[in-house]
Amino acid sequence: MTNDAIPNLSAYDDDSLDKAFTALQKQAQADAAAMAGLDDLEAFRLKWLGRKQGLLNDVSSRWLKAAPPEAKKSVGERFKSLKSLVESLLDSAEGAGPSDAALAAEAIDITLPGTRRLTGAEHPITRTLNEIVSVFAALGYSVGVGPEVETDFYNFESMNFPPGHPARDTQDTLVVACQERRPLRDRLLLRTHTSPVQMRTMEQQPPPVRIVIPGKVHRNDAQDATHSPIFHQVEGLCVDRNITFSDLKGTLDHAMKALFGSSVKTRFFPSFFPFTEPSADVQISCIFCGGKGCRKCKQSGWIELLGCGMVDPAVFAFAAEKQPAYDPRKISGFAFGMGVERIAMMKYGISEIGQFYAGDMRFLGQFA
Ligand code: 2NL
Repeated sequence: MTNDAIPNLSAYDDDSLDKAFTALQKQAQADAAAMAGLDDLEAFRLKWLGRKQGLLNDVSSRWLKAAPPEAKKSVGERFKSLKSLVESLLDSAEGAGPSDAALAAEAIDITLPGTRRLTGAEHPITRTLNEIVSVFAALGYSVGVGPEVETDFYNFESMNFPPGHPARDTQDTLVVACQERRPLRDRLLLRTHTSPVQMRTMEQQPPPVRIVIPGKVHRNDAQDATHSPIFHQVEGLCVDRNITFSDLKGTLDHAMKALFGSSVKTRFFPSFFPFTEPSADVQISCIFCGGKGCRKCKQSGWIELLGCGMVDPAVFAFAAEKQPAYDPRKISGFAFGMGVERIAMMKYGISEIGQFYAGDMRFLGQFA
């Protein structure tokens, strides 16, 4: 709707006035009929009734005010009826609300599917880690965490790694640069296991202790299908009077059944760790073939899953420097450590460790 200017009137006789006003009435009716939405309604109001530029204002100043005195009355009457026509057109348009066409144009199709929000989910490593921790929490274990940047003392010396042990070599351990001026025991490195947190716990609290330590650990290893320089571990420690190897066996047998199903069997093989004596590797009956022998268990029916053992008296001796109650003649304990990635790979049938860290949504989406 554009504002068509109102021409000046050349004659004020009844015929001319009728002609001029009828043309405006028709235009008002046509404008009203063309209105579709609220915006049009406002435009109509402005065009006809606008205080400054409205057509009726123009009509009033050009026709009514300019009329000779004898024509004022007839122009005035016609002006009044034009004005009430415009107002009633506006009233009925307002009452009617938007036209069907306007409503249809703005309509929302409520049958269309909504915008789906992606569901967040725990990363499979976090999920597995929490699951392992819950199994031990249910047995009364507390949960501890500690620094990833550790000293040589907590990571190696207190864990009974003898001087010159190959694990201390930078071939295996990622060390913080420029530490050479410090005594060996204070040099910083990225922890290679979570055992330092257990040693710190023993220094802080006397026995009994039952604790699990989940966390990230670092090794100077090349990545392949099953190895990564950064991975996750859950280690556990139980110290009390009269803790025996059968407590260790019973605890880990229960934990493996809780993690992999009650039909899983366990067996313990002699092994070696500097920090436990005796030490053992724990095998579980193959969860893929039930123990019959398959490609996954290399036809043996067993899969090696974690390491464990009775805490070496030399480790207790380091704890006893700060907490004398860790006297290996009075107390004993067991400890164990497992790789979270390895367990997650078995549980979910994942063959490439790199999948956990690649951030590929096609992989991660399967855990949502
Ligand atoms: C493995 C084996 C193990 C421990 C970790 C431990 C901690 C303290 C004292 C003694 Cl404070 N031992 N931890 C013991 C045996 C095995 O981990 O293969 N981990 C992936």
